Parts: sequence; structure tokens; C-alpha cells
Amino acid sequence: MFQRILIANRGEIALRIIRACRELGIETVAIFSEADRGANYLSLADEAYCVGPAKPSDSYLRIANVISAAEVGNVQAIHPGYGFLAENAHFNEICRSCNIDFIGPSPEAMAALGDKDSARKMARKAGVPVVPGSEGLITNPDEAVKFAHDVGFPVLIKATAGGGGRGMRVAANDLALKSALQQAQAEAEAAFGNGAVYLEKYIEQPRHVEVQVIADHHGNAVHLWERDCSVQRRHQKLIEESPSTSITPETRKAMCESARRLIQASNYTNAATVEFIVDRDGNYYFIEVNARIQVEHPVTEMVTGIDLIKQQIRIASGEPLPFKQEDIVQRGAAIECRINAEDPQRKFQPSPGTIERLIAPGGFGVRWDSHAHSGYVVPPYYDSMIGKLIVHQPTREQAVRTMLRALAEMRVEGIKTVIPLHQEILSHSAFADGRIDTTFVERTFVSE
Ligand code: MV4
Repeated sequence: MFQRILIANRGEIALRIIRACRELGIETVAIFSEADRGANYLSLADEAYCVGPAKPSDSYLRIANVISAAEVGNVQAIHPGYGFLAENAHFNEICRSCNIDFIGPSPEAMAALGDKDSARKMARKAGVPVVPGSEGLITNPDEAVKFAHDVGFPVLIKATAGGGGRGMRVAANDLALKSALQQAQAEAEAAFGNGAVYLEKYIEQPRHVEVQVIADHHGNAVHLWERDCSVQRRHQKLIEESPSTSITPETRKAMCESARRLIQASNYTNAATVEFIVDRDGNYYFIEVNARIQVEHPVTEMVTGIDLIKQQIRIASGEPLPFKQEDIVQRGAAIECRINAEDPQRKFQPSPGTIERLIAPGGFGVRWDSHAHSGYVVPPYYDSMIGKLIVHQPTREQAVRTMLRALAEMRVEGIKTVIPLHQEILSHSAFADGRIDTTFVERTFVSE
């Protein structure tokens, strides 16, 4: 097992990893930007080094600075958290060349599944349903039109280097497709340095269901069931839950086993999330793999009782998985609300500044993962999430009630948050009935 690791991240996930390490008896080295200097969670690490100015590209994303901190801090491994360098195969490779274990997949597996076209091919090979679409990359307009006629309009153009909704374009007819194709290629080239695109049939009002998988270095891969992330706005998830209300028990089994098979067939190790969309007829289709721990991992931890961060660290240090697939039970219902410093009344504009007063909820079935506190200053430079409120109860109905009780207890003064929106969503009959898809928030709570 490692004696000392560096956490290449900030905020709640840095704190989450520090906590796991403390319980494992592992020393931690934190990093911070000038904007995060003096933050309380940093004092829970054994050491902390400044990696540069506030701007992410000058600090948390600056590979040379992060590696320098790891060398000075004399660590054996780096946990990247989510965002920043977490899915950067180049950084991953540099860690390897510096003899530092990257707590995540190999650079090769990361690159292979990070490229959407290559991930799609691997999914097909592993017998996982993918959205009907082009066999591979699309290079000319005639090819695009041919595939669109095969699968039917509307179609979606996706950048193979994109992800999380970036680099997508819908087209409804031949003419629109030809011009959208050119635009999509140019945009992808500018945004990702890779203009390659492929086509999929456009699935209308899909639900977003993803499967957590972990794999060790001994050929074992298990899934930890699914999370439903359909409650989102502009590709920003707001609420995640497990189990999903969008699928039947048969679909759940098939989808989770599909995800596990894909990860195992890809020689992938550590934590992965396999994303699917579910159409209105209940068919599920693979869309992409996220090669990192995700924000919403606590939902899975609550229903399975498995600490995913500790498992990531144990896997990276070479330990075999301590359980088999049949040991992993999805018990009860868990829901997570992301608490963002944003003003839902002003188009979700970021609301940074001083939290004058913060009172976090507690009690049976309530978990609060956050680095924030009374007097904490939310910096304007990073993601606006100040914490995650997670509940776990025997049934979904009870979990909703506990979440509403916890949200009502919570006090955040000095900044705006999305708490009022969460209260509206959780009180809505469509949410209670599980009638939610990825368009629900924008259709129901317009605030343009
Ligand atoms: C789709 C789709 C409809 N049809 N693919 C958006 C994020 C990226 N991971 C894939 N996404 C989508 N792919 C086809 N063929 C609709 C979406 C989509 C979406 C997916 C998951 C969660 C939220 C979403 C919001 C809008 C669109």
C-alpha cells in the first residue's frame, strides 16, 4: 500500500480523498492555487504546496507544477479527482515516466476509451448496444447523407474527441446535415485539436443512466449498479439517484452486465463510468465512458456500502478486488443534490463570494460532502459546486422526504444557491413518479 499520495485537485473532492487517505493511514500532499491559499480543508493534509495563480491553466492544469509538487512532496501516487487533469492521458503518461502511480486507468486504456469512436468500436465488439449510426468516422457529406438515410433523421453529429455534450450538432435533413457536418468538424478541430466526427441517430428526450464499474490489475471487473442522472440542465447534472426509475429490472441487469463486459474487454483498470441513454421505449444504448471517479459517486457508495475512493487507491497499489459481483447488492435508495453557488433566478449565473453563514443538515440517512463553512469565500475561478447533499433510505419515497427535510434545514447565507430549485424539483409530481428525462428541468422550470 502507498504511504503518501498527492491530491491533484481542490475543494470537496480534495477533502473527500484526504478523508479516505486518513482512514487508510496514508499521508497526503495537497496542492492549491493562490485563490485557494489558506482554505481550511488544506490543513487536513499533511503538506500543501502552491502550484500557481488562480487561473486553472496556470495552476491545477499546469502539469510541470503538479509534478514538481509530487516530487518535492515525495509521493508514490497521484489521485487526480475529477475535472482538471483527471482524463488527461498525457499527464497520466508523465506520471508513469516519473515513476508515480496514477490512481486511475493506464494512459493506453484512458486514450482508447476517451476517443468516442474507438470506445464505440470496443462496445460493439463486446456486444454492447450502441446508438444506431455510422460504422466509424465520417469524412465526407455524401457518406453522412447515406448513413442518415439508413438510420433516419434526425441525426446527431458527435466529435470523437468531445464528450459531456461538447461538440454535438443535430440535423433534420440533407441540406442541414451537410452544413452542420462542416461546422461540427471545424468546431471540433478548434476545440479539441481533432476534427474527426461520427453520426448517430438522434434519440429524443432520452434518460441518462450510467453504470459504475471498478476493475483491478488481476483481471477482475465488477459493476456497482446504476445511477440515473436525467435531472440536468445544459449538461450540468443537478440530481443523481440510484436505483434508476427509468429501467426495468431486466434492463438493469443487462445494462450493468454490458458495462462490466466493456470495461473488462478493454483491459481497463480502476474506476470507470459507462454512460447510456435510454429511449422512450426503454431501449438502452452506450454513449461514452468516463475514465475517472465522478462527482456523483457517493450515490453508489450509499446503496452498495462500498467506499469507491478507498477502492481506487487499493486497486492502484495492486490489491485484488475484495469482493465478487454477487456480493454487490443495491440496497435502498440514494439521492444526491448538487449544491451550486448559482442564482436560479438569474439564468444560473455563478454567485461567488463570502458564505456569511452555513448550517449543514444532518441526522439519519444524511451525508454532506463539502469543503465549505461559515466564512468560506467561494472563488470565482472554478466550478460553482460548494457541496453535495446525499441521502440514503430504504425506499425512494423515503429518500425524497429525507432530502426535502435536509434541504429545509440547510442555511446558506451571503451567496445564492440552487437549493430552492432542488426543493421545487423534489416536490414535483413528475419527479415523485419518476417521469423524468434529460429535458425535464428545462421544460418544467424555464428561467431564460
Ligand atoms: C445523445 C442524445 C441523443 N441521441 N446521443 C449528451 C452528453 C453526451 N454524453 C451524450 N449526450 C447525448 N447524446 C444521441 N444519439 C442526447 C444526449 C443528451 C444528453 C445525454 C445525457 C445527459 C443529458 C443530455 C442532455 C442533452 C442531450
